[in-house]
Amino acid sequence: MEKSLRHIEIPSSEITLESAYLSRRDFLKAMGIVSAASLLAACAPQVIGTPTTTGTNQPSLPTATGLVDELGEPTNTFEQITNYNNYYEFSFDKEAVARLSANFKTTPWAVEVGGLVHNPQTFSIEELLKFEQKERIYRMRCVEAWSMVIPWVGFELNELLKAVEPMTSAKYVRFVTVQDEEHMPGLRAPGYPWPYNEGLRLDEAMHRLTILATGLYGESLPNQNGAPIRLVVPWKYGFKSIKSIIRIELTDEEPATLWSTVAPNEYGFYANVNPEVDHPRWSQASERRIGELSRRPTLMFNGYAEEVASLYSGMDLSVNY
Ligand SMILES: Nc1nc2c(c(=O)[nH]1)N[C@H]1C(S)=C(S)[C@@H](COP(=O)(O)O)O[C@H]1N2
Ligand SMILES: [Mo]
Repeated sequence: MEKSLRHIEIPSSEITLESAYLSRRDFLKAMGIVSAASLLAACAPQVIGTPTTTGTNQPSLPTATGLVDELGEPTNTFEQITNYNNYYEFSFDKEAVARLSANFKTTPWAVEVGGLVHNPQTFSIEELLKFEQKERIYRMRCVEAWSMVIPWVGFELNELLKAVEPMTSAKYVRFVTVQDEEHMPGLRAPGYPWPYNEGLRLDEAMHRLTILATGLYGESLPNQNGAPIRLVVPWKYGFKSIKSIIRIELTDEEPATLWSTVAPNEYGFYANVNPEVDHPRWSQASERRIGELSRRPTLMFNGYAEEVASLYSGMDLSVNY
């Protein structure tokens, strides 16, 4: 069977580098949006008093928000995070997703949580928003070798999983995206086994770093970032971060995922950020932080090795890529 690789994640970061830069006008606009938003954040993370430039790798812009992750990395701007998106149900063009998803309907919304659980439940989005905890700043690394640092609003997935009481036979969690033919023009693209679906091992899903995001920069999640609720797994490549989730299912077998179905030799089930294991068509040893001039080395597990490496002890990560 022949499969077209035409639309499989293309390293287009090179082509769009210029547009990833903010003009001074856009930058000031982003500052405006962001300072209002950070006031709204219930539990704002560490804030640096004065805007700074960090090192020589940065363009001569001050950090837009003063927010940093736990490695001291400044967050990307709201403008960057919401205008460079992978969401194939809308478009393969990262810069077209924002516009094409503008009319996507996210109310009413519910997430069905079932499978191997004692207490299956369907949660309305209003019920899910009650789980919201504090803002979390995570680095996100995409397989096409670009990255961003994003201040998510959300809650730990384990909170939701505990509520449905997993059976001891449950070993994996499967996630499914809505399939809205009316509002998602990308669904007409041939060759993809829609709906988009993803999976985690249960211990990965229960890890405290794994969150369901319901917002960013203190605001509700923009459509292009996966409204109203999406997964964030900060030590894995971006494609694990399934958007606009409608179903979560606990299973005893490793679930098939969209990417490992379309191109099993390129995208494995685990998809841990690993600079030592290249994608067959390009290196994963370095990355471009959106907004920066030069590439930077990629960190094992995206910099979260201390927290998550033990999940994979004894596993060969070049086999389980
Ligand atoms: N439903 C769905 N979820 C998805 C995708 C997609 O095409 N459809 N793309 C994935 C990929 S490849 C990446 S890199 C991230 C991008 O998330 P962001 O747009 O919030 O940066 O979303 C992931 N989640
Ligand atoms: Mo991606």
